[in-house]
Amino acid sequence: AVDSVPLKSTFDVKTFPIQNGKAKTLEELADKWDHGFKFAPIRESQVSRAMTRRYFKDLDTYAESDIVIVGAGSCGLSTAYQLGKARPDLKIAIIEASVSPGGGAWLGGQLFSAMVMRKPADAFLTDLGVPFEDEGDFVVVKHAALFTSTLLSKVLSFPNIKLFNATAVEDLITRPSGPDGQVRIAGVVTNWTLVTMHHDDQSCMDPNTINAPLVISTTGHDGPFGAFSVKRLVSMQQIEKLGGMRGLDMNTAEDAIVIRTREVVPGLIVGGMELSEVDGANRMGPTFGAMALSGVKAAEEALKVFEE
Ligand code: AHZ
Repeated sequence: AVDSVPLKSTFDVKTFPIQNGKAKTLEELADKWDHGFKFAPIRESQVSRAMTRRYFKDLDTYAESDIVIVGAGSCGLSTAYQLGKARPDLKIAIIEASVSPGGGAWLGGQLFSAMVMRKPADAFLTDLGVPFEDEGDFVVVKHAALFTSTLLSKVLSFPNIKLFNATAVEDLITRPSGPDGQVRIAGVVTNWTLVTMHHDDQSCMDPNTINAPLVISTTGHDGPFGAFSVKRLVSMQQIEKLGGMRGLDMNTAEDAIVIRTREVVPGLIVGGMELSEVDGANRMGPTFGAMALSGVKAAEEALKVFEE
């Protein structure tokens, strides 16, 4: 009971649980709970400073990025993973509108847990170290969250990748690139998502920006947030109209999404289900191989730009 916990520790915090700057092991801690357990001391402002100093340094560092990935769903995270492995020298910012990264891949279909990937996307799982059951032409991960959390943990471990979540891309930065009003994409305009959601009822909340020679948009199909960049390309008159995502056909959809992953206008690569809105491709429903391999292809397309 809480009452029985001694309020004042008799333990010497200089020697426990941190000794000579080195944390004790959990085994060493195990028999201490009833014998003056105490955390190392802290002042509240230290917590604030530890967080804000890093966040604002990151805002400063990534204001000029090499690549911005818009959307941290299964395709965006797969793209980031490939790029993180291939190019530790590139500065990569991921902008995700939701508080929780991962997009629609935390569950399989219909709120069932397992995730299906058709071959040859099993190669991506093997590379990532996610176990699966082999069912012949497709494989099954026991829980989609195992895929998303493993992918996320690897992406976040790369020192050259920063995820800004709870942050929405509100617009694209452009530069003139042709005689007839053509532009190339040169970065993104961002805002905290809660601010983005209140432009209609609060005045003047100006955005932030990130300059980057390459943006990779993977914001999913149309919906409350999805297909952001390609819809903007239409209103900016860079593409005439969207093809509109077609009905579900797993066989057609997955091949099409991977094959069509490309630079849609200069400086903007589109991957994942956002692409189905550009080209009028089918949806595939709850099978995720195309998201992983569209990510691999998007990364390859991006690497070509940096090798040029
Ligand atoms: O929050 C969105 C999600 O996490 C994020 N996003 C959207 N608009 C944004 C914006 N700024 C920042 N303006 C934004 N972030 O983008 C992420 C998209 O993830 P997703 O899982 O929706 O897309 P995906 O293409 O990676 O995966 C699609 C998965 C689907 S949908 C589908 C079907 O409907 O048939 N089948 C599959 C496999």
